[in-house]
Formats: sequence, structure tokens, C-alpha cells
Amino acid sequence: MKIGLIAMSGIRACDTELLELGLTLPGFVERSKQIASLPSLGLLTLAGMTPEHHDIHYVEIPDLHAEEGELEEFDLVAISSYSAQIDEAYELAHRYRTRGIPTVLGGPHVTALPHEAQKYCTSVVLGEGEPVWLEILEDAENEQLKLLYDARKRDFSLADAPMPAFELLDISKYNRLTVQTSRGCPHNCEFCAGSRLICSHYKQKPVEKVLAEIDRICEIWQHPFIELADDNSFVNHAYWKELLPELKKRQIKWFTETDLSVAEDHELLSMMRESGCAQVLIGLESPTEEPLRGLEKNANWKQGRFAGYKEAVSTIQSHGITVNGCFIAGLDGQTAGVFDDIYDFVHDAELYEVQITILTPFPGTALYERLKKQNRLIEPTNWKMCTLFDLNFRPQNMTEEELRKGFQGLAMRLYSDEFTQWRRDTFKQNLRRTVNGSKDKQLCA
Ligand code: B12
Repeated sequence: MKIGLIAMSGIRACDTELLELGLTLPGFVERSKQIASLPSLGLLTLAGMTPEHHDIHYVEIPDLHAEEGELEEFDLVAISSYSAQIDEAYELAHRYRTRGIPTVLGGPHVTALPHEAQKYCTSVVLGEGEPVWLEILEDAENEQLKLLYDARKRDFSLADAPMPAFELLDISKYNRLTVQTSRGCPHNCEFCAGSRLICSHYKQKPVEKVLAEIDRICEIWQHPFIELADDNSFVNHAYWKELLPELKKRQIKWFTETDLSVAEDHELLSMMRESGCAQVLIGLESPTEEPLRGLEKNANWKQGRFAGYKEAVSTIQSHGITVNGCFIAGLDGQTAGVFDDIYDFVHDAELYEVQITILTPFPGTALYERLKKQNRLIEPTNWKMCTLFDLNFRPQNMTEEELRKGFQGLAMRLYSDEFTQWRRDTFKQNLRRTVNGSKDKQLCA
């Protein structure tokens, strides 16, 4: 079969004022440029386990030129789904299905809303793709595709993870590639729309598999920049202490997402830096303690650590690893004062990088269900608003206008040339001081 794996790519936002602003904001634009060119690891993973007699094509939506009329012919089309671009994915699926081409949709959005998705495609996949992909291919060959494949009922171990088909990529188009070491996260944050939606428990890929993926990437790109597609990397420090010395030998640069507990292990931080870790992205969520209460459904993990937030940032950065601190605007308990609070926190903690987003009720999350019950969703099924930059709920302690305008104003202040430069310079000065103190000249490299 000629199989088209179609990825939704690029960065989205509906707020036109914010988009216009974004054009002049270095922090916003730099990070979005970097991540906008990431390929779909989910689809490359499915490609990697597809038997060789199939003819696989990995296409990103802009390269399909779908809007220009004719669609490329395939025998089977597989499309991945995140909420913000689901309308486009549905339209494409519908066009293919109408032409008699079997079309399969998978990913977090359709896992949350399979009945919605079924209106537009032949089959919907719930959860991780790996446990059902070979069955789908066989059923498609026999023209017996089922309406639904529920992988959540099957226990999939990352020890069986296939090698993603990185060789399908035109590598010149990307400035980073993704590798996944883990799925899930032990924290159960109410708003989380990450891999928890497709995989219920935290699991890790064996070290040798991760290294094999990096080695494969190094074959097509010497000294690559790797973005780990993990939601929370450093849950198991022993695992990383086995992986990091091996990573060091590969001479790569890498970035990942983690919780703050990484600051508690100096040995781990040193090993991370030595192995090329450039930045960690950490969900600090709120610059004040109260809105953190009840944020996680299991325990108040972040609230419990709030008092040590700034010190933890400083500890990580003193190891030469920059911290990208993430804050959410619009959490219950926050007032219009939150924008100044975030700015002050970033300043006082001397964060190298900062990411601000608007609280977003993604389908399938506990947040969505709660806001729906409270009648606080503005347009409950307008998934285009699921961008992390668009407001689609009624905030508790400020008006919608206050939140929108406050967010734009904060973005301008945080990402102004002046403040961005100050953050960069302060990081370097602090590091120089640490280096002179510790005589570890490598840190400044
Ligand atoms: C890399 C990344 C991107 C990349 C690449 C996205 C892509 N095309 O895959 C880019 C930069 C393009 C991107 C863009 C966006 N992203 Co993004 N991104 C990520 C990130 C960091 C990793 C995703 C990843 O690679 N996961 C690993 C793979 C293996 O998992 P997977 O894609 O879910 O695929 C598995 C299953 O879902 C399933 N599957 C998926 N598709 C299919 C299809 C078929 C046919 C089958 C059978 C199975 C299947 O099988 C796969 C293997 O098990 C996550 C955060 C995180 N740490 O996870 C956010 C994340 C996915 N992004 C998010 C968001 C909000 C966005 C944007 C809206 C941001 C914006 N404002 O523009 C856009 C929208 C994307 C789009 N255009 O539709 C949210 C999505 C929430 C949601 N439920 O919709 C996440 C979870 C981050 C968050 N803060 O919540 N993103």
C-alpha cells in the first residue's frame, strides 16, 4: 500500500493582536521558530514499525498543498491530531474518505473525542499507536478497517518501541529533532493535555533504545540539537545517571521538560550539563502560592515546593543549564495583579527564559470537565482556541478583557529587547561568578 502519514505542523494562535505583537517579540518568536519546525514523532514512530513492503510517505500539511485542489493519491491515509488544528485534520480526512480512500485518525484530540472524529474518517485510534498499527495495516489491506481501535486496553511497553523513521525527513527543514525517553507524568495536573491523555501511567524507554535513536539521528545530522518529547524527564534519577555518560560521548545539545525536583540532585545537574543539556523547561505555573492549591489532582506537589522555587531555579542555572520557567495566566485564585507578579518573579529569580500561556481547557482534561460544569466555557467546542494563547473560558477573579490585555502587556514587557538582554546577561554574569568560584571553566563554554 502507498501510505500517507500526514502531520499537522506549525504554531497556531487566533488572537490577531497577539500575533501582530509576536512579530516583534524576540522571546516569543525565537522559541516558536525553533519548535515550529519539529516533525511529528508519533507518525515517524508508526512509519518505523511499518513492514517494508509498504510505500511510506511522511508529509507535513503545508507540503500537501491540500488547499490547491488535487490531493496526492494514497491507498491509506493516517493523520495525527492535536486540538488546535483538528478542523483542518477533519476536513482533510473527510476529503480523502469521500474519494474512497480509507482514513485513520489518531492522537490526543481524537482519543478524547472519538465520536466527534468518527464523523470524518474511516477509523479512530484511541491512545498509543504502536499496539494497534500493524492490525490497522492488515485490516486496511483486507479492506476490513474497524471503526475504532482502542489501544488503551493493551499494555504497551517502551521496551518494544520501534525506531522512528527519521530517514523519511528532509533534514534541511529542521533545526531540532525529537526523541522520547518517557511517556506520562506522575503529577496529575488538572489542565494537563500532554501524554497523560494517551497513556495512563509513567513509563520509560530503555536506555539502549534511546541511545540507538540518537545514534540514528547522528548518522543523518552530525552534532544535532535534540528536543526530548517528554512531559517530565527526571522522575527516575538512576535511569538518567546511566543514560547521561553515554549521551556525553555523542556530543549533542539537548533540551527537555521536567519538574523542579531536578534541582535537588547536584550530581545529576553536573552530569546533565556535561552531556550537553542546554535548557530545561519547567512548569512553575504561578508566581504566587495560593493558585497552586489543588492544581494537581493527586497532591499539592508544586504548592509544597513553592517556597523553594527561586532557589531551585538559581541552583539549576548555576550548573550552566538555562531554565525556561512557564507560567499560566488565568488560574483560579489569580487576579489582574498576576501579570505584575509574573514579571517580578521572572526578574527576581533571574530566569533565563520564560514562557507564558493562557489557561486552556483542552478536551479530555479534568479542567475542561470542571469549567463545563461551572458553565465557564465560552465556546465549548471551538477547538481552534486550544492554542495556549487564546482565551476560551471565563476567569474567576478578573474579566476576560483584563486577562487578554494583561497577557498582551506582559508579553511585551517580558519579551522586550531590553528585558530579554538583561536576562541573558544576568545568566552569563552569574555563571562567570560561579565558574570563578568553582574553577570549573567548562561551564562557560
Ligand atoms: C513536538 C511538539 C510539537 C511540534 C510537533 C507536533 C506534531 N506535529 O507532532 C510542533 C511544534 C509542530 C507543535 C505544535 C503545536 N503544539 Co505541540 N507539542 C509537542 C510536544 C513537545 C511533543 C509531542 C510529541 O512528539 N510526542 C511524542 C509522540 C510519540 O506522541 P504523539 O504525537 O501523541 O503520538 C502517539 C499517539 O498520540 C498516537 N498517534 C498520534 N497520531 C496518530 C495517528 C494515527 C493514525 C495513529 C494510529 C496513532 C497516532 O501514536 C503515537 C505513538 O504512540 C508536546 C508536549 C509533550 N512534552 O509531549 C506538545 C503538545 C503536543 N503540543 C501542544 C500544542 C497546544 C501545540 C500547538 C497548538 C501550539 C500552538 N499554539 O501552535 C501546536 C499545534 C500543532 C498542530 N499544528 O496541530 C499540546 C497539545 C494538546 C492537545 N491535546 O491538543 C502539547 C501536549 C503541549 C501542551 N502544553 O499541552 N507541537
